[in-house]
Amino acid sequence: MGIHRQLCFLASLLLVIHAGPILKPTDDYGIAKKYLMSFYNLVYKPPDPAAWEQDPLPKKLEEMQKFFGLKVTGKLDKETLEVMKKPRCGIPDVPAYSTFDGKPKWQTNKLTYRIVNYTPDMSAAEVDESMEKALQVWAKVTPLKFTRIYSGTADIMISFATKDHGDGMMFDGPLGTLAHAFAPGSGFGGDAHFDDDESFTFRSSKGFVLFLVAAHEFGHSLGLSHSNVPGALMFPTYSFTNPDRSPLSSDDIEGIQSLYGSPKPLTDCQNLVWDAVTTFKGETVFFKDSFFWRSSSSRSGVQLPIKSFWPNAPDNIDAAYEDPAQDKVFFFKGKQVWAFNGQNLDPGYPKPLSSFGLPASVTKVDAAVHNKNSGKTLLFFDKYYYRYDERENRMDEGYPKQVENVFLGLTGQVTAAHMSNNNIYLFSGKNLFEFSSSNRKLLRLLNSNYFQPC
Ligand code: TQI
Ligand code: CA
Ligand code: ZN
Ligand code: ZN
Repeated sequence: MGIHRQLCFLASLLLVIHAGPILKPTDDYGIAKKYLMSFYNLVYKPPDPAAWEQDPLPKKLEEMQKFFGLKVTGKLDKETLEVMKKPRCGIPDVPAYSTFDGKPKWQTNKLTYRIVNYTPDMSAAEVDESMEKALQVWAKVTPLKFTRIYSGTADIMISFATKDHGDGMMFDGPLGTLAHAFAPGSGFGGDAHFDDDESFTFRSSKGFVLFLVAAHEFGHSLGLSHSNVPGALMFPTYSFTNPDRSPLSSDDIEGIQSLYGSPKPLTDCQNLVWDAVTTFKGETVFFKDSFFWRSSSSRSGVQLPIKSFWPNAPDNIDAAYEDPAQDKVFFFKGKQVWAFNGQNLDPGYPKPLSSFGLPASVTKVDAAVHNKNSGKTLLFFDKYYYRYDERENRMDEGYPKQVENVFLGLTGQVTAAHMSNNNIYLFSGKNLFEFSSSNRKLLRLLNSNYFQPC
């Protein structure tokens, strides 16, 4: 803060020395508008579908008057105007993100969405994935859960349209407006419309990446207006970023959490389906959503964010295993794998699954387990598993094999796996199968909360 003030002081000195009077708004109303737009995130950009109800100026005036300890009138009085005319620092007085006037937000954490129609620019599957991923961007940092519905009225109705499309907010042909969304509420509230005169793309830098535009629009659907932090998703300029990474900046996260709070920690260990389970330095570690639990008796029951221990790891991982010989732990998510030495990400990671010698048809790894006695790792996908030789760095021949032909008694897909006390533990949803690692015999059928880490 001290440094901020000093820099401000220096900056205003420089301004006095160098800057002559430039393009001054003549009327008082113009001065106020310019002031509030620069420092209080006042947005005037008609047509503004989300804030058509009222003039945002009085609210912003109140905010400013409160900040300066003036009488809060919401009107442009003499005292307020005097403060506005004083030279000041160019840094806004308010958090950079902003919400809509009246702070509209959804009153429930369970929201529905429906994809009403499609763009010819991309396959339907790519549109579905773009929308799902764009909603998950926000779900990951809030307690919000999104469920897709296929008929009827969803909270967030998603559609593609051109020109006049029935909400009074005409689209304008190629470029200009790309999309718009309505702040939370009934009727059009929450809905997101995409201008089908644009060319949308799945992940190319040519055209507009639908995932990025949708993630921005859903920010509006959830109650965020624009941010003045360059680089924030809610900053009102499109910029291409890697669609494999979360486009959120800390400002976007602060903004959405000011409305909905942080993700709810899990409270119920019953009926839990683990994302992944692995040994780690003599303990067993369990993963679910953005959290992990350790099995050691003293620490059991303690739930920690994955990022608090592995800052470069993704949330919601698919699978994990440890190779003690290399002193490494591997995390799988989608088509990528991360390798950590302790808490540190190995250089060059994340890598594609093909670095394990997996074929392109394997789109993710459901579960992984390493046998330190043999140096082999089993990688499960769908009804099959592959066997990777860690010492030779290659897949063993004769794979994939069908899981149910080798692990007799197991039905369903393997969703998580780990090995301890020479037993292989295969989770299939809420069921846990205990196999002997020496003869692959089924020893016990347990419940997924058998190890009770939470
Ligand atoms: N459409 C505007 C937008 O979504 C609509 C809009 C203007 C608006 N002012 C608003 C919505 C105030 C809520 C509040 O921002 S847009 C971008 C970005 C647009 C712009 O077509 O200009 C994106 C749509 F950020 F790149 F400029 C999506 Cl990502
Ligand atoms: Ca347009
Ligand atoms: Zn519309
Ligand atoms: Zn916007």
